Order: sequence, then C-alpha cells, then structure tokens
Amino acid sequence: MTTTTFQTAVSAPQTLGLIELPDAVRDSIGRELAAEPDPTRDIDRAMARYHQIFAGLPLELLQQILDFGRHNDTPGVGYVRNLPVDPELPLTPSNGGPAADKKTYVAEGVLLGLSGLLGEPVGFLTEKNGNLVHDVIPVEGGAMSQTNQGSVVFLNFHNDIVHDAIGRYDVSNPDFLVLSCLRADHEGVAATHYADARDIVRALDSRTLELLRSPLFLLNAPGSYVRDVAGGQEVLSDPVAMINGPEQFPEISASANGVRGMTTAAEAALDRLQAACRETAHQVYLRPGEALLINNRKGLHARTPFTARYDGADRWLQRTYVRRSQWSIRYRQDADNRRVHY
Ligand SMILES: O=C(O)CCC(=O)C(=O)O
Ligand SMILES: [Fe+2]
Repeated sequence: MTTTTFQTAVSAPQTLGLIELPDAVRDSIGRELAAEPDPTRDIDRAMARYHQIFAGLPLELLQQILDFGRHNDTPGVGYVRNLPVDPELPLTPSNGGPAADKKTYVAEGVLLGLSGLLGEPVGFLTEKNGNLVHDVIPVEGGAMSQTNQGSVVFLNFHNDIVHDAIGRYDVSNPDFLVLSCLRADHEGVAATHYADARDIVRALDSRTLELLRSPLFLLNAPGSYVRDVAGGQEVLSDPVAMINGPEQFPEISASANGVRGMTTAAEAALDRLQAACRETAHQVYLRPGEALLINNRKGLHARTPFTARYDGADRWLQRTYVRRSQWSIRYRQDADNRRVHY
C-alpha cells in the first residue's frame, strides 16, 4: 500500500493584503458616489458608472485589487480601509434589511464598485431574495443560527455555498464575497476571520490531509435554504472532498450549516480542519469605511460571537456575491433577470 503525502510548494504564510485609500481619494470618490442614484434601478448602468469612479484610485491600489481578482497566487483576503461612507445612516433594520429609508447610496457604491473590480455581482433567489446587495445584520430569531443572522454563536469556518440540484454546492457558488461595514457591533468585538487553504494545508498532518482530499463528506445546504425551502430538514450534497486541486493552489469548501463525515476518521479530520483554521486565520474587526475582499475558493471565513441589542444600532454589513463569469452557471439563470439564479 502506498501512502500519499501532500506537501505544499507554498512555504511562507499567506498575507492579508492591505489596501488603504489616501484621504483625498476617499473624499473625491465619496463625493461622486453620493451623487449617484439607487444602483438597483439600473444595475448595469450603475456598474459601468462605478468603474469610471473607481478608475480614480491610485494606479498601485487599483492594480492590487485587480490582481487580487485575477491571479491564482495572490492572497485570499484583502482588507480595504479608509473608504467613503454615507453622510448619514438610517437605523440598522431589525428585520435584517434591506433598509427602506436610505437617502444616499455611498455604501452600495463602495460595495458594488469594489465588486466590479473582481467580477460581476450575482444573486440567488434563495439567498436574500435574489438581491445583489445583501444586508448582513443580526436578527433576533436567528441569533443562534449558523447563518449571517447569527450573533451569540461562533459562525464556524465556512465558505459561502449555494444549494444546487446537481448535488454539488461548491460549483455555482460565488468566486468572491465583498463584505463592507456600515456599522460595527456595540462592543466592537465581532471579528471576521479568514483562513487560507495554503496555510491550512501546511498546518495539517499528511493523514488528515489525505482524508480531507477524499470524497468522504456531505455538506448541508446553506441555513437560508434549509430554513426557507426545506422546512428545516437537512439537504445534503453528494459525497465530496473538503480540499481539491493542485498542491500549490488548493480549493477548499465547507458548509457553515454542518458537514457530515462519512466515517469516524473523516469526522476527526473535520475537527482538525476547524482547529487548523483557528490557528492560521487572519482576524479583522471591520469598522465603517472598511471592507474585506474574500476569495471564496482559496480559503474559509468565520465570525466571532457578539451581542446584538436589536435597537437600531446593531452591526450592519453589506455583502455581494461575485462571479468572474456567469457563463458556467447559465443552467440556473432566472428567465427574468440576467444576474439572478435559482
Ligand atoms: O459577519 C461576518 O463578519 C461574516 C458573515 C459571513 O460569513 C457572511 O456574510 O458570509
Ligand atoms: Fe459567509
């Protein structure tokens, strides 16, 4: 019998790519975004306009963001700081959004402008009603859940997957997420974590890695799908490996809402995977005017617990799901909307 060892060619830990706007650029982009209407009225025009506005970034920063989106060997997470914010912000909607009374669309412009540098924002009917701008807000009924409504519980290391009738949830899912902060949590303790698969692989022993690279795992569908479509019942994927692809460029996928190992050894490997994520993760406490660019294939993300008060001043992020191409997911495109999928 031969034992396979997976030795990675990557030797240095992956960095958190930091991208900080100069004040003058923040202010000029902010002025331009404040003059733009609600982008959802004509999203393709809005995306084109945001391209023009974000072309005003200094060349080095613009290239850094473009490289983040287009190259295999770049970091899996980018931290963008000193972005413009809305001159005034309504209360954080207690129903999880969207807010009905937002007067300007600077936050939306920041979110979509950054997204447009990585690919195209897309929607899924079972996630936030197919909206392109997702609000990530604690919701009382979902406080304990492994979804973006949660707060009291640690949101396990996962990537964002979508239920798919093909039996794989890691194919038509987004390539990138952009998470942009409108309001921090009251205590400022909610941290977003990102663990890069290249670092995770280095932290694991070869036997665990061999298990994680074997099709011994069933992913549960996203919490929103299980809650809204499946009446609370698990909807498991076909057997899949957690880690796939060449050693230099591993792709990783894990459901926040539960992964089942098909053997006891596979279950133990899942525990080691979560531990390796905790050991290697970058942590970011997002503040207003800050955004995370998350590669949804190169690594897993998580969120630490925090206390929600449901008082209109709770944590409020906006999120996009970004694909570099919609062609390979055209089998599930909605007939009425060219950016929305079943
Ligand atoms: O709240 C966060 O920081 C991350 C939440 C999350 O996993 C998501 O929105 O996909
Ligand atoms: Fe997530």
